[in-house]
Amino acid sequence: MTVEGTAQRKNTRSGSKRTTAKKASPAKSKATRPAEQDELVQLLTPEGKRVEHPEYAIDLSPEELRGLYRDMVLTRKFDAEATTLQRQGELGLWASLLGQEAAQIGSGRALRDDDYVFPTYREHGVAWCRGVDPTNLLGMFRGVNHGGWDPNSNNFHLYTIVIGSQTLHATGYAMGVQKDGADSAVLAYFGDGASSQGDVAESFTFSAVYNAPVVFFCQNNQWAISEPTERQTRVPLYQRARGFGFPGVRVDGNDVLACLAVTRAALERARTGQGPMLVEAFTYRMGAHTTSDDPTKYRADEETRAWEAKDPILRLRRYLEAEGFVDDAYFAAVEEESEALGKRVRDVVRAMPDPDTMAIFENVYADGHALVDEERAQFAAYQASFADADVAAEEN
Ligand SMILES: Cc1ncc(C[n+]2csc(CCOP(=O)(O)OP(=O)(O)O)c2C)c(N)n1
Ligand SMILES: [Mg+2]
Repeated sequence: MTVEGTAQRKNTRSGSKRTTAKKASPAKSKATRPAEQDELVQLLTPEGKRVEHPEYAIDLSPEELRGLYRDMVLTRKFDAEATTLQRQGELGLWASLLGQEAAQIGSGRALRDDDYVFPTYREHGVAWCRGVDPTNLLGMFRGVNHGGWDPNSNNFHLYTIVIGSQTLHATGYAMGVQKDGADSAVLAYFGDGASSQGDVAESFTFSAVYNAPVVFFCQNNQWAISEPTERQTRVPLYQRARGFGFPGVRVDGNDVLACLAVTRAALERARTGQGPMLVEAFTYRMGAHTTSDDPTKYRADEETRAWEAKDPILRLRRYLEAEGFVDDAYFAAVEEESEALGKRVRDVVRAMPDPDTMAIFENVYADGHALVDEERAQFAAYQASFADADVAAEEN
């Protein structure tokens, strides 16, 4: 796994330097960050108070609001369960979405069935919204398959670990949608760190020039493994879009209503031929980069604690309670569903069969390739050598 290897190398290399930097100047690090509250679209404050925004409105029924809460709670439960399974040795690695539930559920619920999504490796909440069975997300992290679902059955592409590359796939796909004359849109997820990749710049250029129906959804969770956002940009990320010729907006990424409203508007813009848009969801990665990472090596506890107060689930809960849209029976039902999901995830993962070791050679090329055939034969011979050795050992 590229993520795991890189995280480990990076931490080993920079561990001591980071510890010194953290002790010396957390305040300095904060001061050099791009202004946080700059033009942030917010519809629900951290205290759970509903506020209006001149450009982005939303009017949801109590039923829909309860649905968003349920989505976020179940997604968090699934994610916590996966982290625990990794700690128990059932998964090789896990990339937690803790803290990013509102960004993912808000944007995911803005999609239409015929829209197409290109995720990174952390979009478990979006996968949930697309109807991908959560247990299917775990096969790759257990190392028993190379993806886990058919992208075309839910219009949700496979997880992509090569940082930023999926934005190009999304742009190409969106150009295809345009050529087909369809009126669907494409939603491409990427992170603050990915914003520094050439692939992302290229996809911005192409989508702008071709007016492709793609929305770029950047979850700025403040960190790219151990690199803070100020190492990626000197201006707020959403402002980058302007230089490429399309609009960018920064939304409170911990506010599910704002994320839904803004993504809905951006997708509608794309569908109606108005071209790409960049949405920067300003949020926070509450956990480690992956289970191979130890964030205490490079970031201050005060920072994480400050973001706890902006918890996306808590703020919606406060709003629902204040409005009287929920009661004990509702919370009990969500809790029951959550426990059942946790149990199902544990049971399914533990029962996942080991893969056929030759399966790695499948699907490399659509029509086969001489080099792959050669490698397959070599590997088969290598494996057979163990069987021969076993026979020889028995004979002795
Ligand atoms: C092309 C490439 N370079 C480097 C890596 C190693 N890597 C894995 S995750 C990561 C950080 C990505 O940060 P960000 O885009 O902010 O996403 P986040 O993990 O915070 O969701 C890096 C550098 C990679 N997987 N692919
Ligand atoms: Mg990040």
